[in-house]
Amino acid sequence: MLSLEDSPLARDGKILILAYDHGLEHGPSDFTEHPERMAPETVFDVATHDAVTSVAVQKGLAEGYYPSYEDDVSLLTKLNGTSNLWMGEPDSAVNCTVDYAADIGADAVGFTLYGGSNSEIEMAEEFRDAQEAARAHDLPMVMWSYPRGQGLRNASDADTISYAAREALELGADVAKVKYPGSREAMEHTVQAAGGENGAKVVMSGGSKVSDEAFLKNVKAVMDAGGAGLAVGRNVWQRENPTQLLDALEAVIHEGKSVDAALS
Ligand code: FBP
Repeated sequence: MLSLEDSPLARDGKILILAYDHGLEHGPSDFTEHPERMAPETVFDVATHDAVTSVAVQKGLAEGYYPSYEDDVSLLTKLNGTSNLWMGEPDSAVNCTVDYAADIGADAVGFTLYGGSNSEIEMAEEFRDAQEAARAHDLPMVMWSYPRGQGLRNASDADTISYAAREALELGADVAKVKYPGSREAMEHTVQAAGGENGAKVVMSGGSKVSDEAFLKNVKAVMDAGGAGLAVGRNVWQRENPTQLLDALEAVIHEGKSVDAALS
């Protein structure tokens, strides 16, 4: 397990990853409300906000756009990804090696694992190669640990989410990115399942856009439960004013403030 104390992925142990791999994972429909956000520069600009500790993108955006932003934000390069056009059992194609990610300036790498998918065995084997290469480069490994597929009865219940966090710890991820399990108590259990204080850090995955207050309440519950922060996409850059929400997230995540204080 890498210590994230001096890592560009975190600030004082707290993490706010701005995820922007949706153009691949979901397609251009995620930009319908704000078509201008289809242009990667607009979201890289958002990522320069002080609250953001890292921007997570696929290789193509890392190659094409990150060089103009490398002084302003750290880079997390995703190593695998799948389009929404894929209709098979959940799976994710490895499209970037750790060596290549390091060459193009990555400060951390990310890998999706679909526990419960019929592809889980192959994905875990691919993760092994990536994790060991990441160790050789001293790069933190973030697992998008998303149980889904035929083996799953309920992908979002608390037991499944804590299992996802545990799987990240057991397979050697430094950070487990999981869906919100529904309550602070369930998140506490998830943080314990990830190994607690000395284990994998747990960050909440943002999900579809909700109101400022509803979103911040979940983020606050994660922080109070011992989570390290957030990896968020749509709840930031699908907003009219992403900076306003990032100001509030800075207050909750980095300054430990209440939701009311963050909103005022
Ligand atoms: P959001 O905050 O927008 O949910 O982004 C987090 C993320 O993990 C992205 O990195 C990824 O593209 C997307 O969610 C995957 O979402 P889904 O659950 O639909 O596969």
